[in-house]
Amino acid sequence: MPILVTAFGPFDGREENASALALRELKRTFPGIRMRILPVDSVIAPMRLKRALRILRPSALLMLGEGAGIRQIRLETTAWNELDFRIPDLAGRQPTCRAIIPGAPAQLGATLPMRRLLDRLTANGHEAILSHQPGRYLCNQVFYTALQFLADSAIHCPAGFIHLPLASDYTVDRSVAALGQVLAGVQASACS
Ligand code: PCA
Repeated sequence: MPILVTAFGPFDGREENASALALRELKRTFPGIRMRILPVDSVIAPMRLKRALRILRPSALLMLGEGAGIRQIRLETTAWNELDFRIPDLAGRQPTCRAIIPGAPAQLGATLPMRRLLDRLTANGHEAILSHQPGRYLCNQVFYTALQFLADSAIHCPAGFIHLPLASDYTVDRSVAALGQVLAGVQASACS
């Protein structure tokens, strides 16, 4: 079964999203992965991701997004059941202080071994850290939605989220090299 890797399209006035740039390049090196580039739309993105999970039944799910201002690759350990958008999504929605899924747990943990992936990255010279604050925007929403959906369904698929710096702060080549290391680590823990 394939590994599904997702990224986001552009938002916040930028023409490209570092995560999509890296994912397109990654797919050239690892043609066996499945990829989806999600729009920064709080209704469409979770819907498309859930559909991809249902159809592809991947062995692992790696979600990517960009984090403006960050200088290191951030391996997100925790998704929060909270929508608190600092800017509107592409459809103009800006929910604040609202649960993603009312009544569901306040937080969910990544099911990929993020610490082990971090060790692998740092051992290979990448600048990376663990983070438990993925923001309260689309990345957190999609991360939480995927973890909850996988927990609720019979799909056994470890999942995790990684924030990449903007391409101006960490070149696409470096991000792709780092993601290659991550994929090798994910492959080792993917469900067969
Ligand atoms: N980053 C945003 C959403 C899309 C993206 O690439 C975030 O951190 O929530």
